[in-house]
Order: sequence, then structure tokens, then C-alpha cells
Amino acid sequence: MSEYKMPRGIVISGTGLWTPPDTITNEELVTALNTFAQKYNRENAAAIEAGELEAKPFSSAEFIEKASGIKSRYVVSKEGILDPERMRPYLPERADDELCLQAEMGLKAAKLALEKANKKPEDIDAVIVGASYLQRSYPAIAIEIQGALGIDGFAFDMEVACSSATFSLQRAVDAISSGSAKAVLVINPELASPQVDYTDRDSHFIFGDVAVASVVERKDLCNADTAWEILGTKAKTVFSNNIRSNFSYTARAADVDPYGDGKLFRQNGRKVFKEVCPMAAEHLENQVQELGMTPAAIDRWWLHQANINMNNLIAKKLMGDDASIERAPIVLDRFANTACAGSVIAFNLHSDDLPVGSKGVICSFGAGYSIGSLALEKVAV
Ligand code: CO8
Repeated sequence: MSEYKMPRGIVISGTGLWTPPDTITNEELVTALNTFAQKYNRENAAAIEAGELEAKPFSSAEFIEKASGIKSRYVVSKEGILDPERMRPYLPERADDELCLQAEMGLKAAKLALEKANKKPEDIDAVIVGASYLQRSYPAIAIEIQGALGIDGFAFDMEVACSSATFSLQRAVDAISSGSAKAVLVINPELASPQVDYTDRDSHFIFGDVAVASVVERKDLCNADTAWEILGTKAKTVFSNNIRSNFSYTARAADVDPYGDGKLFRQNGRKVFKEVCPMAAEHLENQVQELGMTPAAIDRWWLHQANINMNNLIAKKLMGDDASIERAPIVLDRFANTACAGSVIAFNLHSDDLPVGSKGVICSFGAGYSIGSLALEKVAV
């Protein structure tokens, strides 16, 4: 268990949410997969009949909504995903002197966060990009965005799957409390669609693309009217193979297909559900207790957005009969699972209505396993 108690006086002063232009409904996704499966089964009928190949099973929009709560998702480009001859997005390669797609997404969210926090790039002295996948190893996406904004300071990328946002917010808090930065721009551009196997009915519906960003800074430097003071942060990781992506640059040396079986996102969703829900609820209960509160004192839970049934279960464990969509808002119906960005989207869309003095918790849980949370209080500045 890692527990971090920092001095008061660090705030999240603004967040930004950039939503991609394209949406895909469950029905559209299912039509593409079923057309693909029909053709695959027809073309491989003899091998399937002989037991050499397995038939591709069909997907169902009703299953998706019932099992996950997802109705639709945003993606950067839907055309290739819905083409049964392609079944993956088409994202043309860009030249080295053009902003890469993930940096472009992050930059859009970053500008919105800066505006909300009433900050200029010159007020920022560190940039952290946290995401489940990074478009390249180096130079860091964070440094590319730092360069595009003209920020003087340091920047780096980090990956902790679904907890990349909460863990990167925590690194911002650490940097500010240790004095290595005054104001940190945390950016979480989740470009998930290239890693989804859109021919696999178990996982084709789960993910969406999005970018979020947050300004974390010393309260005495904050220019916003109100902000969310960070009361405490908490992080935990426990190794699990139940959510894995084996896509790696080492595939070339291992003489294997980098996109072959098991190389894209895969999971044992049932096991994840069963193991992560109690871990997340216990983690959150412990965090609020360590801060001298009970879950009843928390006005809003901005929970990780992977599955509505998971969120309902965790909300029930925390709030009992007082659990409600108002206290634990859901955004995954519209955005799907946006990996690390989900809880920050919920915070961005469902925090302005709360009065000064309200308390809330941002929490992620997912691959690793990893759980990260930040307890917050709305303050007037
Ligand atoms: N249509 C019809 N039937 C289906 C479909 C479908 N699309 N998919 C599965 N089925 C079938 C199954 O094959 C199974 O059939 P059978 O009983 O014959 O074997 C039956 O329906 C039931 O399947 P499941 O048991 O798998 O169904 P569940 O009720 O468990 O629902 C879920 C599946 C929705 C995946 C659910 O288990 C879940 O959400 N679990 C939690 C998962 C979770 O939170 N994972 C976190 C992943 S994200 C993360 O950690 C970040 C990684 C970074 C990713 C970056 C982007 C790629």
C-alpha cells in the first residue's frame, strides 16, 4: 500500500475535455462485425466444418448495453472501423515536422484546461502526459506538447493503463509539494481505437477515444474563482494478467507478428469485474477514513468508467441505499471506456454544479491491476 499525505495548498484549478468528432453507436459497430463475421465464416466454411478454424461468433447491441452500459463511443475516425474489409481506424502517418495525432488531441484538451484555470503557458513549469498507449517512445508526447505551447520547464510521459490519469495527477501533486514545479499541466490523450480488435465480439465495443487535461498548481498562485483543493492521494498496484496488451517493439526480435494473437487488448472481463470491484471499494473506504471522514461525507464520486454494473456495485458498497447517479455520475454510456480518462471526464462534466465546501473523490481502477484516487474539496480562491 502506498499512501501519500501532502501539505494542504495544492489545487486542481481547471480541466479540459476534447471530444473527437465521430461517434459510433452499438448498432453500427455490431453491423460491421456481423458483416465481417458472415463473410469470414462463408470464406472459411470448409475449414470451419473440418474443425480447423473456429467460426466467428456474432455480436449483439442488446448484449453490449446490458453487459456494459455502453450505448455509443467517440472515435477520432470511424470510417475504417466500420468498413468490414478493414475493421480498424485509418489514421494516416504524419511527417516528423507535423504534430502527431496524440499530441494534437492532448493539445486541444490542454488549451481548454488552461482557459478554465485562467492560466497562460508561461505560468506552467511542467507537463505530464499519462495514457494507456503512447504513439511512440521518444521524443515524449509531453515534450512535443510542451514545445507546441512554448512552456519553459520539463515534461515526460507515463503509462499506467487505466490509472495513467490519476497517477499522473498524483505525480503533479508530488512535484508541487516537493518544490520541483509550481504549476503542472497533466494531459491524458487516450487514443484507444488503434489497439482494439474490432473483429472480436468480446472487446470490440469497449473503448472510445478522448483527451482530457488538468491544471494542478499551488493554491496561492491560482487565478480561478474556485478550485478543487487536494486533500489526499492514494495509489495501489497488484500484478494481474487479467488485462493485457503484449504489443511490443520486441516482436521484431522475437520473430512474431506484432499484431498477432493476444497482441492487442485482451482481458478476462468476468475476473476483472469480480476482483477489482471489492479492491476499489476497500481502497476508497480506506482513503476517506484516513482523511477522518466516512463515505457519507463525500458529495460526489467520479469513478472510473469501464462498466456501469461495476460502478453501481462500488457505489452501493460505498453509499448503501443513498447511492445515486447524481452522486456517482456515469459518462460511459456516451463515451464508452476511455481508459484512464473516464473519471476525469466525469469530474469535468459533473463538478461545476457543486457549491464551495463540497467534497469529492476521483478514482480509477484497471489494468495492472492499478487503483488511483484523489480526494478533493471545492474551495473559493
Ligand atoms: N455480443 C453477444 N454476446 C457476447 C458479446 C457480444 N458483443 N461479447 C461476449 N458475448 C458472450 C460471451 O462470449 C459469453 O458467451 P458464453 O457464455 O457462450 O461464453 C457471454 O456473452 C457472456 O460473456 P461475458 O461473461 O464476457 O460477459 P460479461 O457479463 O462479463 O460482460 C464485460 C463482459 C462487459 C467485458 C464485463 O466483464 C466487464 O466490463 N468487465 C470489467 C472489465 C474492465 O473493467 N476492464 C478494464 C479494462 S480497461 C483497462 O484496464 C485499461 C486498459 C487500457 C486499454 C486501452 C485501449 C485499448
